[in-house]
Amino acid sequence: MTQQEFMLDLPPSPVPKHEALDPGAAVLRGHAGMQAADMLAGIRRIARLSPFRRMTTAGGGTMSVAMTCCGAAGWCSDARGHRYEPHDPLTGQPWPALPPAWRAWATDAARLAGHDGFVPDTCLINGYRPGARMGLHQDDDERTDAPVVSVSFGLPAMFQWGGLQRTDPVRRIPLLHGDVVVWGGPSRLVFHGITALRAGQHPVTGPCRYNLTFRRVWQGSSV
Ligand SMILES: O=C(O)CCC(=O)C(=O)O
Repeated sequence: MTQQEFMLDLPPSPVPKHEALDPGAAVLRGHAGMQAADMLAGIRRIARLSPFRRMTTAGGGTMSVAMTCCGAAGWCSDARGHRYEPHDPLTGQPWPALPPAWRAWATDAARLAGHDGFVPDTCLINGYRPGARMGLHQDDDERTDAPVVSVSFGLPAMFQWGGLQRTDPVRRIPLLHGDVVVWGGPSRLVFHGITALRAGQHPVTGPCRYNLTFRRVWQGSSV
């Protein structure tokens, strides 16, 4: 409570809707709440065509997060390393289409965070079960410097937000159902991650968390 609120006996200020993280990076609290039903139904449709899978890494490990994708390219990792592929290696088919309404929504979310003109060509979809985590990393496989728009649904997660060096101090930011994080400009290559998901039951997603990240992978892709 601020001194003024104390003096006037006002209720505490509500949680700010727009939390700046760093230049070019912000959390938009609850901004995707109204999109939850549509996006979760879309995830189910996409997963019927390109199922969730836990990818392997060049080091021989298996990622704890399950992934699928839609759009012009999907992120893939295997013994050869990681990269974007225009076809799903599991099905041999192109990735399912990125729904046009999602693209328009992501353009608007990026604009609210200060990034005009973002037109994603891809959406990576992460599925977390309790214990799944994503270690600190930079998103540097995209061939553009467009921002990333990241949406959380389901169980709460702890987002780690560091700096441009792996060894920079890391802030921990709780992310709830409907929260959106956008990072671009000078923050585009900030190291970030998710700590191990704690077990729980969410009224909409049960024991799971879903994360969608909208990205522009290829400069010239037709969307
Ligand atoms: O699950 C999240 O909120 C973050 C996902 C992430 O870091 C990524 O896809 O690069």
